[in-house]
Amino acid sequence: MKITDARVIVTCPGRNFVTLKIETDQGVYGIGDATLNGRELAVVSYLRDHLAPCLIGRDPRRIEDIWQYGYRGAYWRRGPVTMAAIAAVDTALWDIKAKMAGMPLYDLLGGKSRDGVMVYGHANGADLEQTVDEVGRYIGMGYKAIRAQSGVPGLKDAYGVGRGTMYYEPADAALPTETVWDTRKSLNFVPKLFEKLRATYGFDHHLLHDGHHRYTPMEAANLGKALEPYQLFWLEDCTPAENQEAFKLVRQHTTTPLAVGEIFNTIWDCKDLIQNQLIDYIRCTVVRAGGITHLRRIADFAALYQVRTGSHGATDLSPVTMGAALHFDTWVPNFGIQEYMRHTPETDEVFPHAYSFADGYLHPGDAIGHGVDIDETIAARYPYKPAYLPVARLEDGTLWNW
Ligand code: KDG
Ligand code: MG
Repeated sequence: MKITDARVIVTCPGRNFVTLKIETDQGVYGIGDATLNGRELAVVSYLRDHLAPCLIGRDPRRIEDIWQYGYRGAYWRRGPVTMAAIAAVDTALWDIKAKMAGMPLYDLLGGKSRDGVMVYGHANGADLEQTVDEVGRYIGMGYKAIRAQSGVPGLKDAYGVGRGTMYYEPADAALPTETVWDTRKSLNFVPKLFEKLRATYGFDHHLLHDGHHRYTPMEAANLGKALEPYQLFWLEDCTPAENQEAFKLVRQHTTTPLAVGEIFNTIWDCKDLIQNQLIDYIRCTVVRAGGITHLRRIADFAALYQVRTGSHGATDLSPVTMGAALHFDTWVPNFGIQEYMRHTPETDEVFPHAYSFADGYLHPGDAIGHGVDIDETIAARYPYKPAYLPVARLEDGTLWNW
């Protein structure tokens, strides 16, 4: 069996997606997601100009060998661009293998460990009252777990608050929008939001919050401690994780569970955090962390330390990543939760998929492969449009972490 073609498809049904389609001499094809928000064309070139030509003629059944070829063979290892390209190839090859086996991908991985994948949705509002109402709306839709982000008094733009509610999309302009951030205002406000949420809805639902890398380690410790009475499922990215030691300080001060890893690309990025039990959930997902082959390695390593998975699932992860992640989540023994930010109807039309939501859970469906396809005719109606994530500055103009 041989790979005959590896094509990159770029489409923008409301937001940009980069998709790899690998075709074989046996008529079976596989689909992989290679989207890197705001840097899409770098991955397109990596795939089109460098990796795809090396795939032609290879045996698509040799997934591990092709993974190692992409990783070690480039000499230049790791990094978001390289790992997104490797992930796209890997996801497409697992799709092909599962189709050849006539199985849904979760069966090929080892079979179902659970009947449904618990997801968390995004409730966000311009202020406390609106956010509280939004959380109620998500509870009404059947969600068991909800991330709450709110506008902060005195700040024009806070992370996680969009113009729409169902389809919040942060990559909002052809050049990065500038937003202003002030940690003190946020620290004064966030505990009040969760106090109100627990007072209104009780403790039966899981609540989550994303700090989006904006606090220093001591501020993060302070926030984690202040949130303890409200029993969060997790506090995410409370401080930047390049220096993994920083989490020791946070960990010493709070029992609020911590989640990190949506911007990690390899097991090496997570190694110290997991090994030292400094986090509770690892946020790596298929497209960011080298596909199913590498994500599986990260999850197995995490299991040794009772760290559970909590894969990133914002709108910039295409339905292809969502589908593959759901098969992974259905199998992985140390599953924790899956993020689920819904895509627009236009996106869902470009990517027909077998997964579905019911009663707080996503189900991967029983289609063979990972169950997500791309309709190239519809995709061609939506050409690439430059779109960037915002940047954040402190009130004095200092560039900060968005
Ligand atoms: O592309 C960036 C988004 O994926 C990110 O800002 C979303 O932090 C995020 C989350 O937790 O979903
Ligand atoms: Mg996040």
